Amino acid sequence: MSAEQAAALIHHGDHVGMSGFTGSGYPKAVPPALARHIEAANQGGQTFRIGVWTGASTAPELDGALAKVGGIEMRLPYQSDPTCRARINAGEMEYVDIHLSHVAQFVWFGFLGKLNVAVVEVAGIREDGRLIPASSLGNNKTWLDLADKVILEVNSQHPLELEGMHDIYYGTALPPNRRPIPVLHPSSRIGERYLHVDPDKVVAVVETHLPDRHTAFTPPDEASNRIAGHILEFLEHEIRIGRLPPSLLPLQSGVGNTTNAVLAGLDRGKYRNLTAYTEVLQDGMLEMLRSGTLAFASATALSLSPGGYREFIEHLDFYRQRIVLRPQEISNHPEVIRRLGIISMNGMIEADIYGNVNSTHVMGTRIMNGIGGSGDFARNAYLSIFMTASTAKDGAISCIVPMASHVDHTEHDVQVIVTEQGLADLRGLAPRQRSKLLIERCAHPAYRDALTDYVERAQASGRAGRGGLHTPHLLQEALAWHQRYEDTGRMLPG
Ligand code: 0RQ
Repeated sequence: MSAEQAAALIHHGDHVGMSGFTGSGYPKAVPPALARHIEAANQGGQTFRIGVWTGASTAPELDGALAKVGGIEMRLPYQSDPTCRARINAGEMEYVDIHLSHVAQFVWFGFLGKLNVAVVEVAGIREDGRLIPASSLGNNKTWLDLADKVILEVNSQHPLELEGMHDIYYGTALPPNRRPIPVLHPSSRIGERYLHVDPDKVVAVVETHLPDRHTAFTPPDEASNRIAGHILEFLEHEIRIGRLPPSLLPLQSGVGNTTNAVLAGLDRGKYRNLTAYTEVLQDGMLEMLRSGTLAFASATALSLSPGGYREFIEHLDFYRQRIVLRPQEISNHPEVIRRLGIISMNGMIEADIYGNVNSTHVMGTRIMNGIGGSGDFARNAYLSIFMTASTAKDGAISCIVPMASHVDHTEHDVQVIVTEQGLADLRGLAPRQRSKLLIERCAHPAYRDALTDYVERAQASGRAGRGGLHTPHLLQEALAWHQRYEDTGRMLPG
């Protein structure tokens, strides 16, 4: 049926599970049609708002279109859309920011209420009714299993040669009947190639021929290249002293230009036969597969630039043998991440002098994107690395602050912090030792004295009889830098 007809099957108050993960495999026709229905309802004086659950971020046709018409009551688990972000920060839309590995199980546990409708993009439907997944898997298995009604978008833009690249695990029982997830290597295949759906639940099939959102990467800037250089030097050091094998351990790299710069650096080096067990596969990993630096990559989604996508399509047979896409509950599963011993590299907004990391909230209040998979990896990785430029907004903001204005990754989950200034290896260090190293190695010189002054006064206040010398703070002042930025547009006076 048409997208308009299919969208008419979604009603006010529904929880809708949509496919989609970082611009890949999201439904492209039904959400814009739904936005038109919502707009018409609004104009007629009716309220029409739904809950939108996805794999992760999507695209303007989904998040953007629905947020624009005020059609989203509640969004989870991750977004990066400017319209969505503005609505959330204006208090016009609820947003529940969840670890990506938690989403499927929360829905199975019933924690999020009933899933009314699934809208899932696929590459094809087989004669036996099983579905050929598209360029991401995300939470599609769970949406198809648990929704009352299923709308399928069959997108002929996805090559049918994607068939066989996916590995969908159907063994996730509920507690107390869970069993080990048998991924022993990034290339382990433990599931099926196709998604199942009960045909009786399929209320609509909509055909489309529309591309994924392929966002071009800007070339890495000076800061990213320097961060990449510090990480590469650190990995070399860890190999030299025997804490990492010469072919490293499976890599996870977050989204963004800095992580692509790290991958490009690894690719230029002497590494061979590395592996990746990651969430999103970006251009950098394609290039590493092509050159032989990387032997195999496991992910839940492709997230390619226009050029990266062309390369992928032109050499699909090559990549199909070297990439597997899994549901996000498996790509991000703590058990598997711990077992494989992942090297995890993610971006952050700020870190405090003790190594608590804020990945999500500007000035502690305004959401940027969400925690995504960074927490799934950081807590369970063999090595957990966070990176950022040392300043933001032309130097008006220090990304190393006295106290993080929001904490996503506690000091207990953060082992290494890197800025273009240097790398702080915090493993085995107590809070006061961490603060010294972080200020020396990572803070921008323009902020070092002020940070040192803060720590020294916090320690003096502790020594003056107040105690609190384990993690010294001046509570009245701890967030003063953020407040000053809000008031004056700069973190430091003057
Ligand atoms: O703002 O866009 O207005 O210019 O934040 O900053 O430097 O471009 O950094 O693209 O690497 O993103 C944490 C957001 C970093 C990302 C975050 C402002 C800065 C700019 C972006 P503008 P950069 P990146 C698995 C991994 C969470 C999810 C995750 C992220 C904008 O890495 O979303 O890790 N991570 N997923 O100006 C105020 C500061 C700031 C600041 C930067 N201290 N204060 N603004 N900015 N630092 C993959 C998935 O889960 C999908």
